Amino acid sequence: MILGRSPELAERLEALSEAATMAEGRLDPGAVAAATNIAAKANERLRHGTSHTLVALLGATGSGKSSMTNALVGSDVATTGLRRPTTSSTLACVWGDDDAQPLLDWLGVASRHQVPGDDELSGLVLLDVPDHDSVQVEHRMEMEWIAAHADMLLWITDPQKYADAALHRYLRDLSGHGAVMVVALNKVDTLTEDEVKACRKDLTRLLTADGIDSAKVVEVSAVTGRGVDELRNVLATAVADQKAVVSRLEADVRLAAGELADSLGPDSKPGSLKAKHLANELVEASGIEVVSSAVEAGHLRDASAAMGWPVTRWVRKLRPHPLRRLHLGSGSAGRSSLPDPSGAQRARVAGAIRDAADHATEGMPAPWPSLVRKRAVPDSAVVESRIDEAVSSATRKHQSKDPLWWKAIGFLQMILLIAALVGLGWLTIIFFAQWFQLPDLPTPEVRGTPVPTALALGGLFFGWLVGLLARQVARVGAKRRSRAVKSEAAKAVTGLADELVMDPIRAELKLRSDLHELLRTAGGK
Ligand SMILES: Nc1nc2c(ncn2[C@@H]2O[C@H](COP(=O)(O)OP(=O)(O)O)[C@@H](O)[C@H]2O)c(=O)[nH]1
Ligand SMILES: [Mg+2]
Repeated sequence: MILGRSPELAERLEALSEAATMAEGRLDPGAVAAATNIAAKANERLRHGTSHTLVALLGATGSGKSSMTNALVGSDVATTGLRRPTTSSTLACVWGDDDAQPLLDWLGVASRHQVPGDDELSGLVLLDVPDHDSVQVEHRMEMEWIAAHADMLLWITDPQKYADAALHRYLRDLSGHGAVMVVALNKVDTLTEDEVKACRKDLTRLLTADGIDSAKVVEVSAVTGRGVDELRNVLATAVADQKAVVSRLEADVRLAAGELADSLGPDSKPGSLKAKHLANELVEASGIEVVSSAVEAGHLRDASAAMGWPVTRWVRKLRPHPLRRLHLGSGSAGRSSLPDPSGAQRARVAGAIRDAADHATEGMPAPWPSLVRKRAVPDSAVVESRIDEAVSSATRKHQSKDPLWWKAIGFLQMILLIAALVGLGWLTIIFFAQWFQLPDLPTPEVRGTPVPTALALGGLFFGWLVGLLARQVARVGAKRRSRAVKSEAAKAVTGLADELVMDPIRAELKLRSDLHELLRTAGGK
């Protein structure tokens, strides 16, 4: 409801919350917690609307907070005292008929006094707060709580205490809240006019030194009533404007955003993203060379086994299959038996990843270089195993059954062998027939060459020739296949470099620039 009247604050609060969520685990935990708390507090305060203005009377023991409360109320509702701090818990004085109970419940103030009549201050909730210099720690904590939650801060000081270090420590911490601050120099009845002037001048100087320029300073006396009307007017205006709630929260949000921004560091340009370099390094370290040679050798071996001369084929089969030795082509899941990356390769992978992060954050202020390395850079063991997987699957993808023509050639080789064996057998029979002086066997001839001789020699010769030619053709196929595996694997590894390293780095850099943007919005810049 109220945010409808301050869309800017609503937007800034949302930006602050979002920034705090994103900064969690990245930026200074104190600043993150402060931003989260401020956003939560602001939303809660806004839920109670702006019809009441919470004005806290803050100051040292005996400065006259309770006396000023009584002077403004017009009767003795607060206990005052000369020697002892008498205000141990906050007293709320409420002007007007609007129900302030929920707001005071939220604030945790139990002592309440309703001030009758007085339309001028209707909506004012004056809080007489324990002393900021109380010896009791719970008094100081109560004072700090109220100071953090009130809409306006009315400091009451006097000629003796206006320069106290404790006061100015608080003032410096709240220097961003000058717009909702009033400083009352009380007990001016104890000074001459010249002294009042000098005192006010000195107080103003100290406030400026604290970083507070915009705070209003009034000279008052709770005893004689001097300046009380002026103070009343200041309060009446604030209550009528109903702007203090939003002003206070704006100052809070600006401060919290500033703190987060300090921890975020200046908005410098990111370094360079050397994606290509990283991809190349990973490809080189991935063992693709070993695999693609194995693919080539394996292809040749399979071709020979299918199409070579049948008599010598089995010899080749005795040797281990180059590809299966790497457990790549077996289709088995899990880690392959690619040669484990050597120490040097491993260092190269880790180094390349580290370099990618370092280049991306070059020239960036802390904590970004280490944040990017910590949050965006994967474990190099993970990268290694993913590379291994990618190479294996690229290899498997380019594995096929023996082509039909290999089978056809293999069949032809069998026929040629049978022909050679038939020829040789036939010649053996002829040889023995002659040896035993048997009558000549009829030997058919083709163009003057005896058929058994043609079968034996032709079978052997063509068997050898077909094997040789088939091997040449297979060599081309082997090269093509190994190239295909190599480029497929390289593509996959390049994709991994992006997926595992570059994308997370980009995401972290984007988060950083989003944080800058959000904090600019939250800070109202
Ligand atoms: N002379 C003089 N004494 C004051 C004035 N205001 C408060 N006192 C006295 O200062 C003492 C402390 O006042 P009190 O209101 O209890 O201070 P608190 O501790 O800030 O609440 C009391 O004895 C008051 O009478 C003032 O304007 N002039
Ligand atoms: Mg008091």
